[in-house]
Amino acid sequence: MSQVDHGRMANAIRGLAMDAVEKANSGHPGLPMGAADIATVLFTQFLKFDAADPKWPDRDRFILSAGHGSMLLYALLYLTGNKAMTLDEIKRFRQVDSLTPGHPENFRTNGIETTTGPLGQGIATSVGMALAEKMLSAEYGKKIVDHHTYVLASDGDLMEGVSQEAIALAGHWRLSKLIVLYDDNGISIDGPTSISDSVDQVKRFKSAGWSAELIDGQDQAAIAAAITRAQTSNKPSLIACKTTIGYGAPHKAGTAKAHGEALGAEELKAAKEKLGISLEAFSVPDDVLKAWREAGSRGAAARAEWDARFAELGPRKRAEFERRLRHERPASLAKVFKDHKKKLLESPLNVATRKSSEAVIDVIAEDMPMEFVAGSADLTGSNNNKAKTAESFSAKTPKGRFIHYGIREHGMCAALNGIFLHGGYAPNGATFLVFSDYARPAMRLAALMGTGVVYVMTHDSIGLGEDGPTHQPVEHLAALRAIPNMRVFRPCDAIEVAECWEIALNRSTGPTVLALTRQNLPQLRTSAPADNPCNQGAYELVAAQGDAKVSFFASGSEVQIAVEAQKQLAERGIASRVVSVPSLELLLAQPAEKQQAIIGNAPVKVAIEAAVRWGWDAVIGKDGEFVGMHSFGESGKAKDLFQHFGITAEAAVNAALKRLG
Ligand SMILES: Cc1ncc(C[n+]2csc(CCOP(=O)(O)OP(=O)(O)O)c2C)c(N)n1
Repeated sequence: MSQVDHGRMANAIRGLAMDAVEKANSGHPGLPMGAADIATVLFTQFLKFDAADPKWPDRDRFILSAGHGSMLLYALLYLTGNKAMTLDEIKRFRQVDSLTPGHPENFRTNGIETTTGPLGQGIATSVGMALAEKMLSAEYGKKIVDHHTYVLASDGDLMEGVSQEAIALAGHWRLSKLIVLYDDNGISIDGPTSISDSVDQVKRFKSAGWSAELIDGQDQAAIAAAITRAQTSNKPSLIACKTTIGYGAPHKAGTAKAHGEALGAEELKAAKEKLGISLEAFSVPDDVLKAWREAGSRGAAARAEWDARFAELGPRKRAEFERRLRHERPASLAKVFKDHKKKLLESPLNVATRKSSEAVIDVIAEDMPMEFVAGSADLTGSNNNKAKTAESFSAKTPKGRFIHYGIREHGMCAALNGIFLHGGYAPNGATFLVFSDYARPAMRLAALMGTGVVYVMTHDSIGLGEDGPTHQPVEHLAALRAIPNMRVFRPCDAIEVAECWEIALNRSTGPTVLALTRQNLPQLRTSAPADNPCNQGAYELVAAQGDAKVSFFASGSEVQIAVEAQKQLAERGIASRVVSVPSLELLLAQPAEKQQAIIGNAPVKVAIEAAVRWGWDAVIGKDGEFVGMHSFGESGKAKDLFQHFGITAEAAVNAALKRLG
């Protein structure tokens, strides 16, 4: 390794960060300048990576949880020799279509492990990554899977509530290969953190089962010694690194002024002079760049050794490992679903969709016993997503494939992202649909990143009954449907449940919500075509006898109401049809012609859904009839509540008759 002074290497990060923020006239120079020493020690001495192959499966993961400090990460990618991250990209910091957007985006820039920016998400996602590492290592052995997950987190990350859920889980699971470097600079946007915070983070982490210590984060030897200690701990580790935000800026260092704006020409010049950095923008001395590039290829030998060890695995095991990392499902899965649906047609399952989902989960888990990872935020018995064969995961049973997240919906959903991003698993997590609110920031990031996770969200309407309006979702379907790339399915019976699970499990480009009932539902479907009808979001479940005067559209538990309404209209000699809409947004994403064919042209359109109307106008028109919720729910028996809120076949019939005149 070249003998280049640590300080000059760290200054290369500082210089690039200052220049890029200055050029963009936007961004955060303070964090990269303060944390440059931590990053330099980590990347030159500890991080196992090979810049030539950013996706090497057994690389250490590095997550910049404080995504606003993105220039730190971009500088590191450039300096270590990531091919795509050219100096031009650094110069295009924060510009449209650059590889250097305001906050790191893993779907845009190769070498970035997860998208960060919403504070707290990075550290919480990392817990899922470290969890996946522990599980995969237990399966394939340390020769194949043995890496650390390093996180750089800021004050804001640790103030966010989700961090508490995440650190509690990591401590409980003894994720000893998770090492969090805390950029403890005591400054946030409004000024010193002391204006709003007096938590002792070291004590906080220790009480959650972590090793934790406080060091001088500007002292390279102290940083190296602390990381070395952390690597040998049998617990996850927090290293609180006392740093100075905007280190080197003569007037702005140590103040909030270094946080979120360009330093300005004068301060930038003064900072560079103080640090001994060339005044020429974006210049890195040759010897410094060379030393960084050496750091970037430091791991090449380890990767080659890993390749050799991997080649020693049997061909089947190798193929399976690679398939799982590609997020592909076993070839056998299609038949599993086919057989399951055939069985359902032979002996129908007239149960709640949460129960018919359980039946699907049982057969999936049999086919994918190791890669199908389920879990619940303390509602296992209600969510019904624990397979009969699944053992519980714990620190001592890392081959368990059911995860008890405790009452931590947000931590759970962030961990699901991490498990998926790490690779090797098809994760799902469960809670009541109403509590998707508690997990929404992580669910939104899942949609943005395109992680193929599944949310088993039961108790999906007033149909849950006596728990009342606090537990009865009314706006949640609409709110989740509004998230781009979020797939929301609300299946109406056991067959649709199987079909929706099949689509969800095979989706590796985005998350899926399965909204399931607490109450029993009849099995309505009498066929299960190979061409899964749920794929188009909606389909005609019951055709009209003659020219349809009315189309009923419904999802989930209300499809049975639509079927009953159709019968009642038929008794009056009025032809109508029923369209089941397991996924409203998937229907609306179909090409216009297909959409039109499904929606049809019956003069009267009635939608029935025990939720708010938002979104349905696109199907039934502004003047369409909607039978659903217009307020919060109420405590009572499910049957009584549907009567009370007028979500009945009679109400649907009356709505149609009113329009038919
Ligand atoms: C969830 C969330 N809330 C608010 C913000 C806006 N924001 C960006 S950075 C920041 C605070 C920065 O303080 P700190 O985490 O200490 O970072 P530092 O100033 O040390 O860089 C805030 C509030 C955000 N990114 N995410």
